[in-house]
Amino acid sequence: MPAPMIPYDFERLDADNQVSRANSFFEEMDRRRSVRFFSDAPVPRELVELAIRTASTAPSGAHRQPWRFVLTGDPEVKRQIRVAAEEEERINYEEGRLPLHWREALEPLGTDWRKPFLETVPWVVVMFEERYGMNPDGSKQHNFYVKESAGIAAGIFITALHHMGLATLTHTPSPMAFLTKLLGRPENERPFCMFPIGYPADDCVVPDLRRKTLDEVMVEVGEAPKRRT
Ligand code: IYR
Repeated sequence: MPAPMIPYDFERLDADNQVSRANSFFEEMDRRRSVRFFSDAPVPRELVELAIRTASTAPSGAHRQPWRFVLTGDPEVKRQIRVAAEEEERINYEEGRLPLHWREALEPLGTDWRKPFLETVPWVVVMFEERYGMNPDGSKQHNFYVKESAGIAAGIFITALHHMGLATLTHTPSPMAFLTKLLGRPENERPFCMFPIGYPADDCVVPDLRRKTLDEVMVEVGEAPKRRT
């Protein structure tokens, strides 16, 4: 049955306002960096909850919202996550599980198997994708475009955290399956990515990387729409 249709509460901005908002949002987002050196300064839980609520506004296939944000601020849980993540990463980096081309690609980032930030930060959020839903009668409900939906929600989550003055890292210890058991998640959920959340350390550094220019990421095809005068 179709859902009832309601008027869209849309705020139409005037053109000048649109450009200045677009510019300041771009500048704000262009200052965002992935952080690997965090402070242990506390972060109110309310802020992380707001970031999760914001992420959960993401569009999703058939509006199934196939994501779960598992939050922990518990030192023992964070320690267990760190130990297990470091063990996987030690195999990646030290025992040659990372193929050479991958190791070369990571070189500019200066990463290694050590993940102390998983214990330093006040909060760790592990995002799970919901591979399928569970009906009340126990049968499975198909979810659609799960990776795309979760990816969009993750992007909005990162944006929300940055906008509220917090730092994070899109962290994917590989393989991530250990998180399902460690965090007691059901069979229909699969770890998608992990976000240590906090403030950057006072002496935080980031690699001096450059973002692709508009010309490198945009291609226009055909004629632009006519301007109405
Ligand atoms: N998961 C590893 C390796 C790693 C992979 C990519 I792709 C990165 O952009 C960064 C790191 C790690 O966390 O070190």
